[in-house]
Amino acid sequence: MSKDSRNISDISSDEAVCKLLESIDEDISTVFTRSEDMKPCPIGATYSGICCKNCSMGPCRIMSDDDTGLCGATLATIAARNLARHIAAGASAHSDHGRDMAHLLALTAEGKAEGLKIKDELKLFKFAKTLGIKTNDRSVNEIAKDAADKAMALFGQQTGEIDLIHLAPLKRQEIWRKYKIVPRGIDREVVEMLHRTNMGVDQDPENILDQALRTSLTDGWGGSMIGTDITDILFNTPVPIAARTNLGMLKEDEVNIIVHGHEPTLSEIIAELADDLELVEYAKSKGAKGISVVGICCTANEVLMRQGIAPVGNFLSQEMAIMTGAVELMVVDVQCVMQALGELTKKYHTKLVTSSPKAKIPGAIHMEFHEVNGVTLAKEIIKLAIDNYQNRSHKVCIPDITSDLIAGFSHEYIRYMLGGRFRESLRPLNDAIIDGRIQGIVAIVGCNNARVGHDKSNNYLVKEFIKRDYLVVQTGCGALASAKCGILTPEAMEFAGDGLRSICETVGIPPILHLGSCVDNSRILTIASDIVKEGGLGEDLSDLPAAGIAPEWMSEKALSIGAYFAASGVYVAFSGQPIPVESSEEVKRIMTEGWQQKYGGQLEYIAEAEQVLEKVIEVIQAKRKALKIDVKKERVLMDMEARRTM
Ligand code: XCC
Ligand code: SF4
Repeated sequence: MSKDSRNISDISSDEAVCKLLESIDEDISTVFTRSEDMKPCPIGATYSGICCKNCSMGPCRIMSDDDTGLCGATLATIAARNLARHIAAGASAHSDHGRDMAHLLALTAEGKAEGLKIKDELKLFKFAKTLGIKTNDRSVNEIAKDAADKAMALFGQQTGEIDLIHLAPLKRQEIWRKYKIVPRGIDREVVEMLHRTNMGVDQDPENILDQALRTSLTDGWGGSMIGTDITDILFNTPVPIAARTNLGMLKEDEVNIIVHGHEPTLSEIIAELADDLELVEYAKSKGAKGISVVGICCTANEVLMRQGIAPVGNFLSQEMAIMTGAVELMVVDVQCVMQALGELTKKYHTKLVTSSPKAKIPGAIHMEFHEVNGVTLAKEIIKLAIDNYQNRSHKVCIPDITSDLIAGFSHEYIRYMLGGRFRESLRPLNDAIIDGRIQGIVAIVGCNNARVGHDKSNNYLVKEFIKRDYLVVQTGCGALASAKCGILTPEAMEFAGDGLRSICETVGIPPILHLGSCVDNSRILTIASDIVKEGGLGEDLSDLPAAGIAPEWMSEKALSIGAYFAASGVYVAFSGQPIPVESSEEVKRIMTEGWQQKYGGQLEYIAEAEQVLEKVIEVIQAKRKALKIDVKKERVLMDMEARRTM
C-alpha cells in the first residue's frame, strides 16, 4: 500500500485488514489510501463548526468571536445550528429505519409480508402495552396490527408526549418536562429542527441545542426503540449465541454472500435461506460446496444476534472483503455503505446489489425489496450469487484470521440471566455495583473512522475498563472491533479485574456484553432505566455510575446517539475526530456545564483515548461518591476472600 505513508499496523488493529492492505495492488483505491490522498478540509478540520452555508449570502466563515456572518450570525449560533442539523440527520436515519420496521409489522399482521410471522409474542404484548394497546382476548395479529399502527402514528404525532418516553424513570421525565424537551412526534421534531436552523430563525445557541436534544430523544426513546422492539418481535429477542468473526469466515470453496447496511429484514431472510436444500443443490451444480452468508456493519449485528451469522468485519472492512476476491455478491440496504464499492466491485467479479428504494448506487444492480416480496427476492439474489461463483477472476486471498465471540445480550436476557427464569431481576447487578465489585457501566459504542487507527481506541478502552472492574456494554462497529480482537468471550475474563471477574464467573457472562446494532443502543436506555427502578442506585439515570464513549465516531447517527444519552443524564465522550463545534467555547460550555446543570449529562470531545479513560473514571467515581457507595473495592474483595476461607 505505497500511497499510504503510515505503517500498516498504525492504520488498523485488525490483522486481517492489515494482511490485505499489505498485498493490495497499486491501482486499488480504498478508504485508507484515499484518506492519505485527500486530507480533511483544513478549514473545517482546524476550526470545526465555523462555516455556515445555510443561505446564499454565504458560505460565511467565522474565525473569531468578534466576527459574524453577513446576517449577523455568531460563531456560537453557527456551530450550534450545524451540530443540530447533524443530529437531526442522524435521528432521521435511525427513525426512518424504525418506521420501516413498524410498516413491516403491520404487513406481517395482515399476512402480507412474504415468509414472515411474529416470532416473539411476549415481546409484542409488552410493546403493545407500552403503547396503550389492549391485549386481552385479542388475537396476536390484531394486537400486532394495532401496535404497528400506533408505532407509525408516533412519527406524525403533533402534540403531547410520545409514549415510549414513559419507560424512563419518573424523575427523568420531569426533567425533560421542566425544560420542555419531551418529544411530540418523531417527524415533527426533526422538521422543527430543520426549520429552526434556517437562515433567520432560531439564533440562540442554547435554545437551538435544546431542540437538538429533543430531536435526539425521538431517536433513542422513539425511532431506535421502535426499531429494536419490532425487530425482536418479528425475528426473536436475542439470547446469547456463539459465533465466529473476521474475514477468515469467507469460504474459498463456497458461494459467499455478504449482507451489509442496517435494516434486518431482507438479510434475515437471506441468512435463513442459506441452508435451503434446493439452493444448496443449485450451488453444488455450479461447483461450490455450499452457500455462506456473512455480514458487515449493523446488518451483520442484526443477523449475528439472532442467527449467529458471522460478521466478517465492521465499517472499514467493507472494501477489504471485496478485495479477497472470494465474494460473489454483496447486498446492501441503507446507511454506512461506501459509494466506492460501486467502482471497487467493477475490478472484481463481485456483484453489488442495492435493495432499498431509498439507496441506489451507480454501478450496482438494483433489486428492490418490498415487504411483500422478501422470500422471492432473497432467492433471486442468492441465485445471482451462485451463478457468479464460476466467474471468480482474481486469485482468492482470504486472510486466515478468525476469532470466537458470544453475542446476543438483549436486556430481557440480562434480567433473566441475573435473576433466574422465574424471578428475573437486576438485583445482583445493582448489588455488585453498590458493593464495588463492579465499579460502573461503560457503553463503548459507535463507528470506525479512516482518519484514526481502525479499532485501536476501542480495543484499548475496552480492555482498560474491564481491567478496572467496569462492566462494558457495546453495540455497532465497536462491538465488532472487540469481537475481532477476541475479547467478546468468557475467556476475556483474564483481562478483567477481580471484582468484575467474580460477578462474571458467578453469573456466567463475559465482562463485555454485545447488545446488538446501533439502533439497539435503545437497549442500554432500557437496562439503565430498569437498574434505577430496581433501587439502591439513585432515582434517575443521571445518578447511575455509568458513561458512554464513542471512541472512533464517524456518522451523524453517532452524534444523535451521543445527544440522546446526554439528554438522558449520561456523561458522553467522543474521541478520535472532533465534534463539529470545537471552535466555539460558548457552545462547548453549553454542552458540558450547561447540559450538566439542566440534564445531568453532557457531550464533549476528548482527543486521546488515555484522557477519555481518565475522565470517564473520574465522572463515574464522582457518581459513586454522590451515592455514598465509594467504598474501597479492596475491602469488598477482602470480605469475599474471608467468606471463602471461612
Ligand atoms: Fe455505521 Fe452501524 Fe457507525 Fe458502524 S457503528 S459505522 S453508524 S455501522 Ni452504527
Ligand atoms: Fe452567512 Fe447568515 Fe447566510 Fe449563514 S445564514 S450563510 S451566516 S448570511
